[in-house]
Amino acid sequence: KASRKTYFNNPMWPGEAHSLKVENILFKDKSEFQEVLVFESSTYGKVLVLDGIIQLSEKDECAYQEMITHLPLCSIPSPKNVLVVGGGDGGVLREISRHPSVEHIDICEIDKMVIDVSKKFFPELAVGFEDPRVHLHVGDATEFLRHAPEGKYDAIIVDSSDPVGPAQELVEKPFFETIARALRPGGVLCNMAESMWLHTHLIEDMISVCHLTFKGSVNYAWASVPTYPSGVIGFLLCSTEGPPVDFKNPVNSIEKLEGAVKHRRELRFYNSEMHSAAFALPTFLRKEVSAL
Ligand code: AAT
Repeated sequence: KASRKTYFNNPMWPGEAHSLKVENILFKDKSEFQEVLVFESSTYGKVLVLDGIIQLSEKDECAYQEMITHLPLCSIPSPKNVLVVGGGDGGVLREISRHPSVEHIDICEIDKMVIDVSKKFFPELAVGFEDPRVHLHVGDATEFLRHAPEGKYDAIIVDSSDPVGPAQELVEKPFFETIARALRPGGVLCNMAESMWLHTHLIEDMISVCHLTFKGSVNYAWASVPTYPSGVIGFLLCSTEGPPVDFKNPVNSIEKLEGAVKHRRELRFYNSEMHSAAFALPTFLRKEVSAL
């Protein structure tokens, strides 16, 4: 009974739980920040879990990493400087590396254990670290952004965990203000923005904070990721004041880039049609978002 109580007790989704059959526990340890677990599942390949929450599975990571990366990078012409917040598994770096215009990639991940574990168990993701444009900073992203040069980045991708534990501050106004400052005029943010089924209020709060902070535009997009709670995940796409960004119609289409550069792995989820479709919102969410 006690274990069932814990099972349904996660504050991010009380009263529900999602199960995957575990074949084998491959790694389990406590870092300075969180409990890190890797297991082999029966049907989704290897799975990375932090503090009891699934961060990725080999089968569906393509949907999350491709969308969180190409939604922002395909929305602006020739992105050059990019910052990744979190993302210590390297999957977002792997996706950024498809963009030949990118010259410099900073990544700020708080937990070195996530990086080491990914290099050992998820080489298909950790390969992202091998790109020579990548500069790794191990530390708290709130601190990193406080010291980031003004206007440095064309795009910032916040691939962070849920706002319990080390990612708590990453949904608060001061954090968004440092992001807006670190972006060039007309630069873009793509922020992991939870599930529209489970976190409507959190999403509304994030959207209103972003409306105050980003003077360009604020948009919500979403994608299906079966191993995330409720099976969907959202993305908040914002731009700073400057050259306007039409997020729904990508100017820097991936199909053109794919024709020009050969990547070691084919895209599995993202394409320009998925990009535009991701901004179509169900009526209940459209009402909430447009009321803000
Ligand atoms: N690409 C896999 C998806 C993730 S990983 C999120 C990463 O953010 C973790 O490696 C975590 O250590 C890191 N992180 C958390 N807080 C901070 C911080 N303050 N500074 C830098 N990095 C941080 C996200 C999955 C989303 C799951 C949705 N339910």
